[in-house]
Amino acid sequence: MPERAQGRIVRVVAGFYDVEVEGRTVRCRARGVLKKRGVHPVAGDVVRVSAAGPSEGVVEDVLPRKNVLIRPPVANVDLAVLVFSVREPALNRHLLDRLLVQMELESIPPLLCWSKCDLLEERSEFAKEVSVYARLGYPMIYVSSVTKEGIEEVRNRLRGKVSVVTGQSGVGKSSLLNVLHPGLGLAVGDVSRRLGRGRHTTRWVEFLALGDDTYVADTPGFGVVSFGKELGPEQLVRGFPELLRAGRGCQYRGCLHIGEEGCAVRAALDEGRIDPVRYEHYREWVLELRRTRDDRYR
Ligand SMILES: Nc1nc2c(ncn2[C@@H]2O[C@H](COP(=O)(O)OP(=O)(O)OP(=O)(O)O)[C@@H](O)[C@H]2O)c(=O)[nH]1
Ligand SMILES: [Mg+2]
Ligand SMILES: [Zn+2]
Repeated sequence: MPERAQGRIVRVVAGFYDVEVEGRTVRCRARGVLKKRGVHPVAGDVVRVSAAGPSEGVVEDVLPRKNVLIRPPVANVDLAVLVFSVREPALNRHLLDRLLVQMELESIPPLLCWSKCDLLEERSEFAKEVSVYARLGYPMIYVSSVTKEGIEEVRNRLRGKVSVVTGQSGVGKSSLLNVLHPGLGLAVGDVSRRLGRGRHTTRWVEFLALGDDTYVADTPGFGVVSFGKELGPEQLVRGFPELLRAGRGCQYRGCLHIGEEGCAVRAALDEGRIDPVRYEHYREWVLELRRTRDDRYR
């Protein structure tokens, strides 16, 4: 590799950063000073690297990010594909809302993929369960890696973009990518699970090139998503577009919209204009964030 170059981190494994520089992958360590400055490079980061060997390098600096996610740890994505299986595992709305909040806060457009749709005999009940997300305007696609339903549509959505695929373990993220782009040969659930080598099949974040300037990151599944340390309770509402809208009419300045008499959000809830499950998540998390902040000042 050249003495100094710029590239994108495509994979982070065990303290190494694989950086794509001029079409080649260079294995890098990070300069110690980065850590001291609190900079933690993640996949998707555009970095400056210097040569340390024929195909080894050192990450010298991380260029400013367009956006960054904590879980999964990726930066600079144009689209987040949120994969939720219709069954096995069943839809977890808590996790879904958490992920949507993350994307809203980082201004990353989400695409909802209802995976394993071949397992649904009757779609109407599931459709009803997720209709609130359709009403909110989030694009959604039913997909199946078995029948290939929805695959073409996903392909069209990804084209020309840098995307990240995320969701719980076992929902079929790697399977989806394998049918999108035969030849990737990503490891898929089942086998390792049966051998008891841990629950997660995909072990690290990895950006894959699908051609046509299309990159997509496969990521390990997870069970919980925590909010960033800097997120204050009064900022959470930005993660819920419908609450943000309703809250604009609130007469109270600095209102947290958690049930105050006369609050515009509460009124919208009482009139059935806001989904009660989403509202309950919001309320729970505002309280959680307030507790975290109070603990920090104690
Ligand atoms: N019926 C059905 N099963 C699927 C489908 N997609 C994946 N599966 C199965 O679901 C299991 C998990 O699939 P993976 O692709 O490994 O799931 P993952 O989301 O990548 O999981 P992690 O890497 O652990 O996060 C495997 O047994 C797959 O065969 C689908 O569309 N339909
Ligand atoms: Mg996987
Ligand atoms: Zn209010």
